[in-house]
Amino acid sequence: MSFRLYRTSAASFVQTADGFHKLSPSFQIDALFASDHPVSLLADFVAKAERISGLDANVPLLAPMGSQEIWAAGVTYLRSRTARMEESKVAGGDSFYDKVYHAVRPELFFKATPHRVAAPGTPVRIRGDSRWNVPEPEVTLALTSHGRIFGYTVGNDMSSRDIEGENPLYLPQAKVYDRSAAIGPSLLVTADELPKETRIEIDIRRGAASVFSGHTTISQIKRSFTELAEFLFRDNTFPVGCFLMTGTGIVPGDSFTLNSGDEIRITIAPIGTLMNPVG
Ligand code: DO4
Ligand code: MG
Repeated sequence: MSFRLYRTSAASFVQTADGFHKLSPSFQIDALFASDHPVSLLADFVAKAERISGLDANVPLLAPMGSQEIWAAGVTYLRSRTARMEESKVAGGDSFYDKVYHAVRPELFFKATPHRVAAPGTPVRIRGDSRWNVPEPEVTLALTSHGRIFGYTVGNDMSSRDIEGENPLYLPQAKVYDRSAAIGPSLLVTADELPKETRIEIDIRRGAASVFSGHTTISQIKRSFTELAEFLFRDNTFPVGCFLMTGTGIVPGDSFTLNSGDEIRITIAPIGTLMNPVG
């Protein structure tokens, strides 16, 4: 059983194999994260929902979240380890990335509160004091307050490579600022795991041209999603659950930086395409 959950300011909607459903106003996305049975909770709302022909393309989507924090894992793919070792070599930070890639304990960091998150179609930002920036396309887990994975969305962990590369202790500034994260377009609520061959794809457009594209698959990740979730919930409580970005396996070459006006499209087919311009 799989549901694509969408939010707008008017209502929440669910897409299933048999079409679109408008949920009753009593549906609260936070209730899914607090539930022990989020998939059946949503199925009950869908059973009572009004059938509709589709989503109104003129009504903007909101990020598919309630009051959750977004956390992130890092250096979970070889490509991220290698790119970060290169960017931090001059500062002497390279060995930290190599060590964390192999260590038992993963890198986990705080990423965003809801007010820092860009909705689908709205701009993500580049920091004013940074000159080297990339999007990071990441499978993002939805975790209940008990740490159980019940859904997936597409995440963009915007990153300032020059700030992080100057000193790994600057990571929070490289990662956390207004509109430094985007998630969406839907939250895939499902009892099934995402298949290992699921592709994560990115295309960055500048005007009519594609200036970077890349792809990877979940099979390339070093750690399991449950391992990442288990570490995040150690001595850390999340009363309304949380999101966890699982790390990037795609990093453009060192000569690439985002420009204002670029359009970032990240696709994970079972969830959809998250598009954000760069503001
Ligand atoms: O080590 C810094 C952050 C890593 C990260 O965000 C990633 O690998 O996706
Ligand atoms: Mg990342």
